[in-house]
Amino acid sequence: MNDAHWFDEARFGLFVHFGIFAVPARHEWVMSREHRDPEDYARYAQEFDPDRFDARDIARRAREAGMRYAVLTTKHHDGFCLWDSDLSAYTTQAVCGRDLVEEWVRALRDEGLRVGLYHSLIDWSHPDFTIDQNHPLRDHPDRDALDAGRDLSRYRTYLHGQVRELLTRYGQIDYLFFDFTYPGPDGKSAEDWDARTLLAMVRELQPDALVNDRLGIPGDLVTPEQYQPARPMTGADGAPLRWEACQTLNGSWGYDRDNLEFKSPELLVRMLVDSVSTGGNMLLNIGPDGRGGLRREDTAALARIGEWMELHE
Ligand code: FUL
Repeated sequence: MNDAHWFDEARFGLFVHFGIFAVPARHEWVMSREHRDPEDYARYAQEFDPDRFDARDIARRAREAGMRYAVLTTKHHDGFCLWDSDLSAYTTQAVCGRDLVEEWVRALRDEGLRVGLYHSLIDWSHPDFTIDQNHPLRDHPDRDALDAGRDLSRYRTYLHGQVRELLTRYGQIDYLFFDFTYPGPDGKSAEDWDARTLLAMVRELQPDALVNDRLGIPGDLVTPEQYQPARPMTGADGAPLRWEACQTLNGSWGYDRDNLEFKSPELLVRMLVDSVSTGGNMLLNIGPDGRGGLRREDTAALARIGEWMELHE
């Protein structure tokens, strides 16, 4: 059984949503929201040069804010990979010669933070990922024809293979955040990911890693997003659940340039206190811009929370 003690003690972590969606700067779902054809969307990869992405700087700011762990999007729903995957050419390695996951893991360890990786189960760029309710091609006039040759079992092999890479190349991974399963007539379920086999592989390769609940089968913790549980969370049987409130600064996870609806640092501190006093963790998100730089509001919020933490240690 994995040791969740560190997580229960940590209480506060940093979520980082980064990828080529930061180039158009209109939310990480831009590909789906704007019904973008994968080939057209992939042009953002050609423009992607994360020269300001500095994992060490992010890790240091997280530590100074009082965070004990951090989670990076290795691949979001658009399918672009932030590491040197052998299974895809749609990677930071191909585009800018960098393995951002490697940089991430090393930086976190150097700052004494626990290492978290987010990995999207959804992949709108993979040619075998079937067209469903959230897929950018869902309203395409040729949807049926475009969907016809897709074979989800081939995608599953790819998904499992990529997770294997992430769990075997970077040493100890403390937390794996899968995202997400959306059942329904036109959705995807745990069977589509072969969630049980995937989870068994995680347990075998990284027995100490915590796994969240979004595979569609129970994991080690639940991850409500964009709301604060009002009381300790419990399962259907009434047993207490380990939980983590995932929160944004402005309602968007990925860099959303024109969205200036930022929560105040005072509110964020309040939310952290609420989480902790209700028995949960808070995972607070920042979204670096298209060059990987941090926006002023993000760094200011982290710094202000850090000051509060220092005063209340
Ligand atoms: C959601 C995703 O669809 C969002 O883009 C984001 O990654 C959030 C943490 O999880 O379900």
